[in-house]
Amino acid sequence: MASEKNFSLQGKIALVTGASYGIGYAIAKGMAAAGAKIVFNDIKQEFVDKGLASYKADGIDAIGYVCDVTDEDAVNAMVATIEKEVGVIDILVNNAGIIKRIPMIEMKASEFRQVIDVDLNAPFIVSKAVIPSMIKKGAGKIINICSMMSEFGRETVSAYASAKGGLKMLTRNIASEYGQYNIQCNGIGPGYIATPQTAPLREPQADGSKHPFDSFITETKTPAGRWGDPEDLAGPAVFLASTASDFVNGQILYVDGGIQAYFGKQPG
Ligand code: NAP
Ligand code: GCO
Repeated sequence: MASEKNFSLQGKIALVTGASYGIGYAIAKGMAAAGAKIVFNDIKQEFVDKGLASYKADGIDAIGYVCDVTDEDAVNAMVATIEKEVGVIDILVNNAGIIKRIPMIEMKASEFRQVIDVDLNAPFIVSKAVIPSMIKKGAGKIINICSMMSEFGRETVSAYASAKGGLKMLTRNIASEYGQYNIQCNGIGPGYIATPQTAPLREPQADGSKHPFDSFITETKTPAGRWGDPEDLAGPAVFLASTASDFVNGQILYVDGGIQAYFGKQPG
């Protein structure tokens, strides 16, 4: 039976990529509350500093590193520094991500590649950097932040859906290849969450009315009838980071207010 202890992250070191704010920050905050030591990265020192200030204000003694997750040398150097200064990474959350909303036939190949680089190549790079020490330690948890677009397409997000679909399969492949070393790799598939990434989809119209996409999400697609809050993801992330999920491997846990189950609000 899962006891309180099983959901504890006491004594664990968690690296959450791109966690100065948004979903990564909320997941890191939840893991800290469960006892984890938080390390995070962002591309710019100014964002790392802003993140550190937020963590401090929330009573979390986090450590921040400047690192572009698409740069393999920089990632390897960051992981080596963390292992030297803090310790072996027990929990990796591949959270850093970007989106470009452009009709496919108008999207440049370089723009497509940029999204794939951050949202798919980077989780490969960072996972590859942390797995050897997890093998030596005899345990590890990797959580990839997938998406509704790991399952669905929609207009203008061809690169993002391709990356997040690939990330779902990378999750399953890491689970398959490294499960024998007591490493569990799972995904979290958030629904539509209110963060800077989705702010353009919630921007009120010039006349003060709701953005049509905002209404689409809250009135047609989401049974919960609301946007998710980043904090809605913290509990599922703590579960997947804890020993309570040691026999869960290769799964994508959708935290979407019911979107995946719902055909959509019927007319009339
Ligand atoms: P966000 O507000 O845009 O934050 C993304 C974070 O990733 C930022 O801290 C950003 O840093 C960082 N980042 C981007 N590129 C990076 C790079 N090359 N190296 C290091 N850090 C990088 O996004 P979010 O909404 O919190 O989303 C976080 C994750 O959840 C993403 O993977 C996203 O695809 C996924 N997701 C979001 C939603 C949603 O509805 N919001 C739903 C499903 C999945 P900078 O600020 O310095 O760029
Ligand atoms: C979009 C949104 C979504 C969310 C998320 C949904 O433009 O459709 O940005 O992609 O970010 O991925 O799960």
